[in-house]
Amino acid sequence: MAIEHTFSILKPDATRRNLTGAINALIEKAGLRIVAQKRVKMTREQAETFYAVHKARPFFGELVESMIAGPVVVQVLEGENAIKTYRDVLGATDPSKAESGTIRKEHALSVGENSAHGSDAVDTAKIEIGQWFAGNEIVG
Ligand code: IDP
Ligand code: MG
Repeated sequence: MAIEHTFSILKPDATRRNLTGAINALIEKAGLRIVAQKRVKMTREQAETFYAVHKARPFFGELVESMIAGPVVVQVLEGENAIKTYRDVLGATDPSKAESGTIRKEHALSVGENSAHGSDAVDTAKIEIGQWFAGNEIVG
């Protein structure tokens, strides 16, 4: 299996409730290594660009508002099969459908405020990492 990098965001509902450490513990327990991490406040433009793929969806406005409602923690995670591994750790988008022990089952409030983001494929991971980190900020 290949060593991959994936992009993660601990969303405003997680920072607001002081859950960044609890979520990082689940990430590390799954064997993923946090090789870059910073706390930032997204601008509206950054949130709209990040989620541009969802622009036509009815929840887009709500999604952008929720992403700029408070600080986020952006991260790069490294590990074998990191993209799928992290999606498994996140659990289903709707926390009521997520398996127990996953980040979203244990911590999310709703489908909108679902605590964390993870890239869904190799190409999107690369684009998302490039939006938030310079190469010299990623230290494995
Ligand atoms: P993902 O985060 O599991 O990849 P996506 O379908 O890519 O899920 O949706 C991106 C984000 O948009 C979700 O994490 C969630 O915050 C939000 N979202 C998705 N579907 C809905 C919805 O039906 N209502 C409100 N927000 C939604
Ligand atoms: Mg997605």
